[in-house]
Amino acid sequence: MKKEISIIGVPMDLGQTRRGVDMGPSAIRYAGIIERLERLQYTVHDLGNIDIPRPDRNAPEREDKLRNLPEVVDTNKRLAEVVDEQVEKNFFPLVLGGDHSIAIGSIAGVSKHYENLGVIWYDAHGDINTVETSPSGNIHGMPLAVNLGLGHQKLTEILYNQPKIKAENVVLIGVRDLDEGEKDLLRKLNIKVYTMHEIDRIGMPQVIKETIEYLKERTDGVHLSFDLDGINPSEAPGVGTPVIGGVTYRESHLALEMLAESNIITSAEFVEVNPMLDDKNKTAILTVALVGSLFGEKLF
Ligand code: B3U
Ligand code: MN
Ligand code: MN
Repeated sequence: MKKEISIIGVPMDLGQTRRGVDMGPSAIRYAGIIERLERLQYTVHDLGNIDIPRPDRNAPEREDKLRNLPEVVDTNKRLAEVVDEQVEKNFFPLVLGGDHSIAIGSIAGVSKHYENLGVIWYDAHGDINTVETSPSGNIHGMPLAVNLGLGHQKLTEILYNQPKIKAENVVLIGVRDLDEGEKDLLRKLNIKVYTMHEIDRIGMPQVIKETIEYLKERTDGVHLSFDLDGINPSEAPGVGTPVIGGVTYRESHLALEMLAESNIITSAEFVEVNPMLDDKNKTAILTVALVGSLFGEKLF
């Protein structure tokens, strides 16, 4: 793991409708993320937060059915540039959301530096809707599709007008709530998906072992996109769209410890922490503990 980490907060809640996820970066900082990483001997550059535009409340119609499209595009463009600069400096970009639409910018920024960027999408959802398949118009349900070059052009052309990742370099873990259009697209693109069914059946250690082997063979860097709603809501209640039957705290720690040992992760984001819906900042505290595991913290 790189020894210098850049923390980038993206207090954006415009990719969905529940307010409060804009306070995610504050909640995670308050829970001690910087101290935790410094204790592990990393040099941490906290770059503060990306400025988020205020949506025009009088705008007549949602542009092309996508909620807050201009603001989400603008935010992700600036995020992509900041992330790009951090990778250029050889720092590890650690992005704190914000809703999951910010993965559009963070992956765009990282992708310029890798020929075959791998992505681990840890999430209850597939986030692979397009304008045509989205039941909600919420952009946080679309970032994986956008990164693959599918969806609204204003999103797919961010930073440069090309797909940022290839379908064969993506692994989804923790999935349990897919829309029909998402299932079709995942099948069509032959994307590797570990739903809760596979996690229950073969266990998290095997899922992560296979994921590491799969990505090691074909990628030259791996971005971890960690949506806290991947974890069971009893342990991570502070998220906008909780789905029961999720990954446990312990399975998630083990997953991140194994990823730390493998040394394949080159950038990461932790998203969808919503302190307004949380119980005494439990979900942000859990996030910081998970970040510790990802960066090599050991129990003994
Ligand atoms: N698939 C649904 C719901 C959803 C996606 N991501 C979250 N919720 N967090 C949609 O709106 O696209
Ligand atoms: Mn998500
Ligand atoms: Mn999700």
